This record gives sequence, C-alpha cells and structure tokens, in this order.
Amino acid sequence: QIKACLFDLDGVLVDTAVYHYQAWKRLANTMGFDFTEVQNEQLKGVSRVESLNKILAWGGVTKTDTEKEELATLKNSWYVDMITKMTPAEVLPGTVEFLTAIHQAGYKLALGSASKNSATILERTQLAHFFDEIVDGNMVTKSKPDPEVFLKGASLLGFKPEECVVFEDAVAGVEAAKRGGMKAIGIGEKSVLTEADKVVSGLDKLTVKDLEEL
Ligand code: B16
Ligand code: MG
Repeated sequence: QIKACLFDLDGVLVDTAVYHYQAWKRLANTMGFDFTEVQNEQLKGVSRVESLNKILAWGGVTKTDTEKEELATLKNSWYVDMITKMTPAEVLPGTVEFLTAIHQAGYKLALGSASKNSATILERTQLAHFFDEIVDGNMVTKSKPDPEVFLKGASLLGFKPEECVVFEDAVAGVEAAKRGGMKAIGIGEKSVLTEADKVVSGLDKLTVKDLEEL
C-alpha cells in the first residue's frame, strides 16, 4: 500500500527544461557549435556535469577539468538568472490541485530532484510548503538511474521503498524508481517511459484514486 509520494521537479512540477536548454545552447554557441531539441531530450534528469560532458562530446570538443568547471558555472549563472524570475504561473497544470489532494488524503511528500537549484525553484513557484522532505542534487553522490535520491527520500520520510511511488518524466528517473523497489508513475509518453507502472501526460490527469489502485 502506497503511503508516500516522491516527486521529480523539472518536467513533473515545473517546466524548467526550457531554461536549461536556453542556457546550454548559449554555452554551446560560445564554443562555436549548436545542438538540437531532440538531443536536448537526453539532458533531462541528468546532472549538470554529465550534461556538459554530453554536450562537449556532441561538439567534438575536449576540455580540462578546470575548464569544465568554469563552463558549468557559466551555464548555471545564466540558468539561475532565468529561474530567479520564475512565478507560480509556471507551475504545470494540475500540480497544486494534485499535491493538495494527496496531502489532505494523508500521504507524505518528498522531492527527489537531480537539480542543485531546487530550493530557488520551489520558493519562486511557491511549492516548497507541500514537501515534508527535500532531496536534491546537493545531497546525493550518484545520479539517476541510481536510486540514491529516491531511497534517501523514502528513508527521510520513514517509509519502505514498496510504500512509495515516484513521479518522473525522465527515462533515467523511472529506472531509478524501479531499481529502488518503488512504483513509478511516468509523466509523458507511454512509448518512452516503458518501465513505468502507469503513464499520464501530466499531474492534471491524476487523482488520489490512482494511488490506491497502484
Ligand atoms: P542543476 P530533475 C534535473 O532536474 C534536470 O532535468 C536536468 O536537465 C538538470 O541537468 C539537472 O536537474 C541538474 O540541474 O544544474 O540545476 O543542478 O528533472 O531531476 O528535477
Ligand atoms: Mg525531470
């Protein structure tokens, strides 16, 4: 029986992927190359360092570790400029309604995000108060598909993995949930999130009843 809900941030509660994309694109452009929206899909749910490594490989560019650190910091400064201007209007459809409903039904809630900027985003969008625990990129050493971020969330909430359901938009995130022994609700396409126990297009398509039926 499900007692706790673990939420990914980007692509599930808010659409910060557009800002990541703009900032990474700008960084690639300064190095003299570009990448497509299709390639950008591969950056979803992936950590900052790993995203940079992928982009450098696409551009056929080699950088030292120090240079990589500078590039990641530069990208992040552009990204932070954009997310500090976010408003609650950017919360994805049905999010506030669904979080309110499950909170009232007695479920515990945790965030399980790869982002090191989750605090800023949750604060700007006024979602922070829904969460009993927040686990993000600052607290984990292994990124999704490793289950660390979700196992940490479950243990902080005081529940066993089988009592938790993860809400994820990324293939790596769904894999992390399943490897951690949890249920997974995919947000996106059924053909992409094949490992998920259920797939919907957004939180606006879910009710408390869906959790009881898992
Ligand atoms: P930051 P999530 C992830 O968030 C994003 O999907 C991914 O594109 C990004 O690279 C990663 O956070 C790290 O973000 O640079 O802010 O630390 O989907 O796990 O909520
Ligand atoms: Mg995501």
